[in-house]
Amino acid sequence: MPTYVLGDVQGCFLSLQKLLRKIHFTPGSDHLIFCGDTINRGTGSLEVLQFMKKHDDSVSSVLGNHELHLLATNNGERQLKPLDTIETILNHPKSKKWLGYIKTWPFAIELKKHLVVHASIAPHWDIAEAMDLSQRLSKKINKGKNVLATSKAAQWFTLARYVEEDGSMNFQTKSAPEDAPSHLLPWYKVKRQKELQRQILFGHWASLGHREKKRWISLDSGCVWGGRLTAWCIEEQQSYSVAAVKEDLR
Ligand SMILES: [Mn+2]
Repeated sequence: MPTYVLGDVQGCFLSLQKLLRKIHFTPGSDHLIFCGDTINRGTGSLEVLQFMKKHDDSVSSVLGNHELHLLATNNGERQLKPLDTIETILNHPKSKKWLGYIKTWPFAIELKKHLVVHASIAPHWDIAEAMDLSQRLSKKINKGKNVLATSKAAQWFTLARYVEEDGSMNFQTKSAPEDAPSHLLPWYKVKRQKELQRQILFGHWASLGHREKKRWISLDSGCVWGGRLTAWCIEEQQSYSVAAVKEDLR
């Protein structure tokens, strides 16, 4: 009964199926935890959601910035962007069902030795605080609030990559750490006020790609940009990945 944590799928439904064949995914026995950004940019966003809901008992996900963008767009608080591929969800006859399903996803999933988030855990949070913030943000989302625009906690969970010298988040730089301006620190290098005692599993950062470190593992290997889709097996401590399927990319 392995648990696999998956990097950003972003609507790459065929790549997801390819990866699930590779790991011999068995619904009802195996468990899949998605790192968020399951939808948008790829051509199969609706299909990814349909798959996840169909296997509800075997699937969990945290929220990513693209799910929050979808919710805010549905509320009229954000506009569709040229590269968005979420119209298939917004215009679907059962769009309410899909949006309602996404609203049940937390911002963080705590496992025995791991913590799954989309982008980061703020350096000043411990586990209890992170889980508490996740619950509070879920309540706000269910009241229709656009947390991406109004909540620092939501931004740490779903948007952060780099931190400025004053400790604030930098949202402009998206490059790999090796190519970033030297005054910016990747969030995972900022000294933590309290040790988390968990390995953090996250996506969101395609240019960082898949890396395995003692304290964290990054899982967004840029599938929707023609890279790979990666899954990390918790029990085996091993990664599996497949090359992006062309038909997924627009
Ligand atoms: Mn993201």
